[in-house]
Amino acid sequence: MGLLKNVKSLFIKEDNSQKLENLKELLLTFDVSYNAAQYLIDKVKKSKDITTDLQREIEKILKEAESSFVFNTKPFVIFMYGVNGSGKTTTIVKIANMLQNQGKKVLVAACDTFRAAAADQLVHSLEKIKCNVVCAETEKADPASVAFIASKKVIDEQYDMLIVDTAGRLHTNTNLMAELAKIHKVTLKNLEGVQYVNIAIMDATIGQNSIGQIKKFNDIIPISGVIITKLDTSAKGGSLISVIHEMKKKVYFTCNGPNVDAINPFNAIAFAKEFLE
Ligand SMILES: Nc1nc2c(ncn2[C@@H]2O[C@H](COP(=O)(O)OP(=O)(O)O)[C@@H](O)[C@H]2O)c(=O)[nH]1
Ligand SMILES: [Mg+2]
Repeated sequence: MGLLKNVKSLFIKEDNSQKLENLKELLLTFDVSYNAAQYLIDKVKKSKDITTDLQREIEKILKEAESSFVFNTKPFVIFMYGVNGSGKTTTIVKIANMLQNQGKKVLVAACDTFRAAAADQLVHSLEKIKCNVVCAETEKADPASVAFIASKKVIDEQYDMLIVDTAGRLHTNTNLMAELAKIHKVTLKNLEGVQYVNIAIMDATIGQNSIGQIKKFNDIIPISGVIITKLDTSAKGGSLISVIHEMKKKVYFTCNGPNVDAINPFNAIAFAKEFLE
């Protein structure tokens, strides 16, 4: 990502207010939102060592978001939301694999029944890691019925984890939002008292647009936290800083590639370092 490389060259021969203007511009080009950029500028404007203090302030924001799953109930449910192409399905397979490696019995509910290819992709990837999945019996079946069957199976067969994949066609589509709310409700009907997290997948390559998207999902289902994908691309990653600053969301994992092991627990210091250097 490398923001500091740019900071040093921007600061040559500039007076202080111009330096700060340049820095703000730079933060914006690194996908940091206007509000978050202004907050950071205010924090460092009197600083004698802007780069060190900027790093510290960014670390402080990110540190608040570090989080990991705490499995207090069996089963534990993970709902995945996000627009099409953000990496929901890929990330579900990564998480299923990771949990299975920790000895957990994992079931996935393929609730993206809108596109036949979506379930096929999920089934195929889960086969490779020997993870069970519940799919719709007919094309365009009600996704909530898939969730219902899966949630019953989880109890009957004593699974540790249920991961629910959902559709993400246009987040502005009110039908989709109603569908997501229904999936959520129906899944939990069979699972009273069970703990769950609502995760929004953030695609780093779409920059600041992801903030608006997460807000839309958050209006329907209170999002517990995010996972950011595609950090292996040329994406700048500043959108994560903005989501944490503006929405106070947790971050569970970062993903840096399509392969099943390209996932890491979110580490604030490591992310800040990568972002800056
Ligand atoms: N480079 C890269 N590609 C990713 C990553 N995560 C997902 N993808 C790719 O993004 C595309 C969409 O992913 P998919 O999981 O199908 O998204 P969904 O529509 O949200 O379920 C696929 O081509 C994935 O291989 C990542 O961390 N890095
Ligand atoms: Mg998908």
